Parts: sequence; C-alpha cells; structure tokens
Amino acid sequence: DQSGLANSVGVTLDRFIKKKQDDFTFASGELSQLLRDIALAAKIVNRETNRAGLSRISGSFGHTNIQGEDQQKLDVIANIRFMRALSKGGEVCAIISEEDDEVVEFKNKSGKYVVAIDPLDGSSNIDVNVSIGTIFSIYRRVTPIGSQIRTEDIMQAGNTQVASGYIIYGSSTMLVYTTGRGVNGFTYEPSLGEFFLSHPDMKAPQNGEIYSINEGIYNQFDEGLKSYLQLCKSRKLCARYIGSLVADFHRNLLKGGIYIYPATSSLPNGKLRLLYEANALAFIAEQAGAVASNGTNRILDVMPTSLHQRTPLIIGSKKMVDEVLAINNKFSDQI
Ligand code: P6P
Repeated sequence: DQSGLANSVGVTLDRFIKKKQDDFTFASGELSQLLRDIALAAKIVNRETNRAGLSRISGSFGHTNIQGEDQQKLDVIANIRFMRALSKGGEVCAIISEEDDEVVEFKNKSGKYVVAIDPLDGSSNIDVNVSIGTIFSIYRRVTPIGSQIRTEDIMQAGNTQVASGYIIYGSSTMLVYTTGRGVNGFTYEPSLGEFFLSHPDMKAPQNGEIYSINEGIYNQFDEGLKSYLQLCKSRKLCARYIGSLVADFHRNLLKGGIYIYPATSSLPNGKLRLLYEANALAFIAEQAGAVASNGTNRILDVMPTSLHQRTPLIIGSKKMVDEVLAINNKFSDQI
C-alpha cells in the first residue's frame, strides 16, 4: 500500500517487517523473526568490517575454501556470525554457505526454512576498503518439519525462494530484500543500531547507460558478447566494474545498468554461484522489474544439481539484458 507506515521513509526495519507480516493473513511470524535474525548478524558484521584494519582481522586466514579462494579472516568471521544468529534464531534447519563445503544442518530441526548465503562476497576488496556484501536466499523446507534434511530441501530452483536480499557494507550500510511483494531498501544508522526504510518499493530503470564486466578477460568471451561490448562502446556507455558483485548490482538497480559475468574459456559455467549469489539477486532483480539470465534461461528457473555450482550471470535493466540475449541468439543461430 502506498499510504501509511509501510512506505513512509524512516520507519524501522522491525516495524516494516511487522507491518508486512500483518499483510500476510497466514503469516505466523517465523519469516519475520528470520529476517530480524539476519539483520542482527548484519549489524555485527558491519561493525567488524568497519574496524577490520584496526583489529588485525583483515588479511587472509591462511586457508582456502571449496572455491579454492584464499579465505579472508572476515569471510570466516562473517560466516560464524550469520551461522550463530540463524542457529540461535531457531527458524532455520539448514544452511548452504559459500564458506562451508557441505550443508550445515542445525541440531534443532524445528526450523521450517533453509538459507543459502554468501556471508561476505567480494572479500578480496576488504583490505583496499572497497564495498563488500552479504547475499542470502530463504527457502521453505519441503520435507516434514523436524525430520532429517533431504536433498530436495536443499536443491530448490530459485523460483521457490520465499525471500532474498543482500547487505552492502559501503559508504553506508544497507539491507535490501524482497519477500515476493516488491523490493525495499533500509539504511543502517549505527548511532541508533537500527535499519531505517530509505528506499521504499525500489524499481530498476528499464534501460541504462552503465555496463559492468571484467574486460580484462575479453579474449575469453564468445563472439556474441564481444559484439555487444563493441555496441556499448559505439554508444559511449559508461564502464563501471567494482569487482564486488553486490556493489555493482546495487548501483545498477538504482541507476539502470547491466552486470555480466559470462561463461569464459577458463570458467565454462562462469564464476558466480547459483545457490547463494545468482538466485538471490535474480529474485530481487525481477521484483524490481529487471531481468536475470544465464544466457539461455531465466536464472530462477535453473534446477540446481550441485551445492556450489557456478552459473553465467547477465543481470540488470530489462532492455539491456534482452539486447544481450538477442545478440547471443543471433550468433548461436549462425553456428
Ligand atoms: P573477477 C568477487 O570475488 C566476485 O565473486 C564478485 O563479487 C565480483 O563481481 C567478481 O567475483 C569479480 O571477479 O574475476 O572479475 O575478479
């Protein structure tokens, strides 16, 4: 509703969640509580990312995770914080995390939700003070509550998400999420320890002038993508690539633009992960009137087959994504 509490800038996240819960006639409050648990962990991680340089928790942890990526200390700390908040909250029965090789099943199996999370994406940027983010997806478990977690609880397509969102730890810290009824953004006020509604009912511009892609690996792109990039240059579009997915995605959502991490010769399925990166942002994108594709299918329709599977990601303003797909089709028809 456009009137009243739900869209008045300045309302706290807690009151907004409560108001939205009242809109769901059958809401029992568990999802509301889960969203609050995520917000709590976000406040703690925010504090730790803001003081990383001072508390010697920047730098690498000396381990590599399943991605073969050098785990940053803050990656590990963020993972612990979200795990602890969600396990204490009691609404979650299992978590898929970028930082854990296997699914983490909680002893308390009474939670009816499954969360997929990248606790701190873009962590190679922490030491150079570039924005980083948390990305999360929330699913309802499909097997009986309290029973042993099964594969079908974990391997769900993105189109079954109950909610998704991200936190961006940037010049300000924001939490942006959807429960399938639009997208709302909240800005954190550290002096009060509260998130306040700052971006009600976010809508992505249908077109944009910004494209985000790592052109350093241009030679590994397919001909269709190369041709699209030439088009961007002929139109003098603006190249902006932060190297932090959440930051690039958030800017494109607000200003209009496209982010592409394609299949490359060294990463035939792209670099980004379906379960805890692409699906969450694809749900947000579609709820804001934008589009998310893997180049051939809607991201949300992809049926996962493995926990950490990668996917090419083309996400952003509808007209820009549609144009990339049209060029792809033209080139693939010629093959
Ligand atoms: P590249 C960060 O590691 C990340 O997962 C995204 O946040 C970011 O957009 C991308 O990878 C950067 O990857 O290969 O361009 O450095």
